Amino acid sequence: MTRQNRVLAIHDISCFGKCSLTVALPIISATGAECAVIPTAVLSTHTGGFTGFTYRDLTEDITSIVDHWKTLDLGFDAIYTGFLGSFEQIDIISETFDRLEGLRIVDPVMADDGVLYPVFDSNFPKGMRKLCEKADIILPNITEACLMLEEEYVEGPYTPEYIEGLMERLSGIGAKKVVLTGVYFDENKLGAATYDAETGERSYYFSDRVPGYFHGTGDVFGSAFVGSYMNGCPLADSVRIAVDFTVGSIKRTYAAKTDVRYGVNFEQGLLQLIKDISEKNESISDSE
Ligand code: PXL
Repeated sequence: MTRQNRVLAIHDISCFGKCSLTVALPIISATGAECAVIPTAVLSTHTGGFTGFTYRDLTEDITSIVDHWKTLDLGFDAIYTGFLGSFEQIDIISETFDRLEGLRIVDPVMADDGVLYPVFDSNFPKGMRKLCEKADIILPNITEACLMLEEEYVEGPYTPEYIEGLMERLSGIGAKKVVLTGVYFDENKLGAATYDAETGERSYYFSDRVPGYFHGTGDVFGSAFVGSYMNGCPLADSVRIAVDFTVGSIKRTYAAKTDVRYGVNFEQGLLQLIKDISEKNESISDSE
């Protein structure tokens, strides 16, 4: 039995609405990795489409959690960050990267569809850019990419030249591996692209676009990506597996016509996710 990978997920807890930690924890655990957490804030719901949500900022707790862990000499195989609870947390997480061992995977959660989430002020993208400087892998969507690069947001469909240029500029921030979501070259397909600045390798993976906006899908994708990658799947295969898992979750939700603010049905895709990861790993060991 090989040693279990240990992942630290740093996101908020939105008590209702399936995103951030309520998605990262079950998905990463299902893939067989151990998942520790640092909650950045506790909200009654996420902020997408609900009003009157509660918001407890946990900025003050993060350093003491890490202080305690230092006494236990804990280390991680990966540290996966998402929605942060305050601007100050950017520096605190950056220090945490220096204090705790682990591959740094940053999803600079802050914006979508050309707009910064209203809970963040206009300096936030600059801060996120600084955190991405220290990352090994970043997982922005196109809006987040443009905000960090201080480029105007462009609506799709995109061209391969634009996407490839954007990813090269993103890798210039610091992280050598870039996974860009929300990529499409025509209206019927939607997917993600990868770029590894060290090897020059690029990949694309698309699936059928399901009409509408579904909340929490960035976190579903990111968590499935982390689960696959930390189980030994290569970058491009991890993205393919994560896109399939996310699209499957969206399709079940679309068919059930549930309120899109309530999040997607990822739970019933977990078995397939595990099968996809095992299949990839079997094909890797067969070829060795
Ligand atoms: O899924 C991203 C996300 C995470 N956490 C909170 C959010 C959002 C997006 O709106 O509001 C609290």
